Amino acid sequence: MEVDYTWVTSSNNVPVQKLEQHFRESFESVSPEYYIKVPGRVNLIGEHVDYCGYSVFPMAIDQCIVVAAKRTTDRHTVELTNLCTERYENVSKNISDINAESLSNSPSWSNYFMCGVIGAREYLNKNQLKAVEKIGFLFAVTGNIPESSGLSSSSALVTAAVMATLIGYGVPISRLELAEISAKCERYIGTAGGGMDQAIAVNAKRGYAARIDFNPLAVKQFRLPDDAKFVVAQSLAVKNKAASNDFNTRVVECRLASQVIAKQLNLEWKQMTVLATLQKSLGNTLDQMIELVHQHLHVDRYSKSEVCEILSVSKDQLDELSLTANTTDVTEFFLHQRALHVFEEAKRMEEFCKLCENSGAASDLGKLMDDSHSSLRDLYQCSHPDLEELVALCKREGAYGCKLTGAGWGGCVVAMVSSDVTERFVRSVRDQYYANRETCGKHIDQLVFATSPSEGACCIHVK
Ligand code: ADP
Ligand code: NG1
Ligand code: MG
Repeated sequence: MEVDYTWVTSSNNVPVQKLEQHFRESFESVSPEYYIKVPGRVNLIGEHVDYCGYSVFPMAIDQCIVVAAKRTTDRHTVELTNLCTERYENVSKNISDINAESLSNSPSWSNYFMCGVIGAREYLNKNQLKAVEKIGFLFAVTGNIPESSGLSSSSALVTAAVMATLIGYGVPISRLELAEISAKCERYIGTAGGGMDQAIAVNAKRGYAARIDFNPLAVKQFRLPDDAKFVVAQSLAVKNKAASNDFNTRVVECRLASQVIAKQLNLEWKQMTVLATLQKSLGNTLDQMIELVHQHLHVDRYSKSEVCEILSVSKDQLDELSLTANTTDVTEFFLHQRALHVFEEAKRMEEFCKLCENSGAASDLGKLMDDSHSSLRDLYQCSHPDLEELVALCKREGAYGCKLTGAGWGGCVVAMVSSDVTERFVRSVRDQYYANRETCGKHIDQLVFATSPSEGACCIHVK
C-alpha cells in the first residue's frame, strides 16, 4: 500500500526521549516506529457556536499530545500506556472488542483514545479492513496540554489516536477529512461537540490564527495584529466536559431554541437541529435572527412539558428527536438566552475577522473579547467564580480584552495585551493570582504564558 503523507511536516521540538524510554520499558524493549504530535488550541472568539454551525477563530498552541507508536502483527490488540500520570492506567484491548457504544460509559483517558481508534477504522472500506485484519498496535502517550482546562487536550488526544491508527494502517487521508472524522468519533465519549478543536489541531499553520467555517468545513489562515500578544492563564478550576451533562445541555438548548422558533414559523422544525440551519432556511441576517429570538422565545425558563406542548410531541418523542442520552432528565431549558448568545457571538466573530483583515485597532478587538466573555457569563452561564476573578485581574492589569476560552465552567482565560507590556503583565498575573493558591506542583510557567500561533499535527517516522 502506497502511503501519501505529503501533508505531514516534521518538527524538531518533540520531547521524545523520555517517551521512547517509557515505550521500551512498557513493551518488551521494542522501539517506536513513528510519533504523532497534535497541538492544543486557544479560541480567541466564537465560543460555544461551532456546534450550532457558526464559525470560530482559534489558534494552535505549543502544548501538545505526543504518541509513540508501533504496529504488531502477532496480536490483534491495542496496548496503551501513558507517561503523564499514574492516574492514566495501562490498557490492553482486543481490537474486535472495542465498540463505540461502550465508550460513553466512562470518560477515562483510554476511552478517549479508543474513540480515535474506532474513528480511524470506520474510515476504512471493507477491503482495507480485511487487509489490516492482523495488525495491532503499541501506543505510548505523553503531553503537556493542561487537561480539562479548555485548551482542548481531549481533541488533541483523539485526533492523535486517529492519526496513529491510520498511519499504522498505511491509509492516506486529507487534513480536512481527518479533522471531520476526528470530530465525529470524539462524540462517542458522549459530548455533542462541534468541530473546532480537531479542525485547528490538524490545519493550523505556524504564525497564523484561523477562521474555521463549518458545513462544509473550510479553514482560512489569518495574521494577528503585530502590536498585541495573547496570554493564556489557568484558573485552576477544572471541568471534564464528558463527566457531567452541562456541555450537552447547552447543545440541546440551542437545538430546542431553533426548533421552537421553526415550529412557530410553520417550518419543518424537526430538521432544524442547529441554529445555522434555521438561519439558512430563512435566508435571514444575524440581526434578523436576533429579532426572532426576541419575538419568539420568552426569557423565563421553559419546562420540558412546555417544549413538548409547543412542538406537539410526547416526552419520549422529544428525547428521541432533540435530546442526547445524558440530557433526557433535564427539566428546564433557557432558550432565549442561549440563542441570543449564539447569534450575537457569531456577529462578534465576523467583526473580529474583519478587524484582523483590515489591521483594526487592538482596543476594538479587545472590546469584542470582553463582550464575548460577558455573554458567556450572563447569557450562556458557563463561567466560574475563579474565571471571573482572573478576568477582572487581567483587565485591571491593562489587557485590551479577556475572555474564557473553550467550554468554560473553569479552565483558562485568554487575554489580549500590548506586545510592549507582555512580560510585566504575565508577572503581575502570576504574582497576584497564584501566590495563595494550591497549584498541585504545576510549574508557574505552565499556568500563565504568552502564546503565539503554533503549527498543526504532524508525524515523524523513526529512521
Ligand atoms: P479539555 O478542555 O482539555 O479538552 P475535556 O474535559 O474535554 O477537557 O477532556 C479532558 C480529558 O481528556 C481528561 O479527563 C483525559 O481523560 C483526557 N486527556 C487529556 N490530556 C491527556 C493526556 N495527556 N493523556 C491522556 N488523556 C488525556
Ligand atoms: P473544550 O473545552 O476544549 O473541550 C469544547 C468543544 C468545542 C467548542 C468549545 C466551546 C469538544 C471536543 N470541544 O471545547 O467544540 O464547542 O467547547 O466553544 O466538544
Ligand atoms: Mg475537550
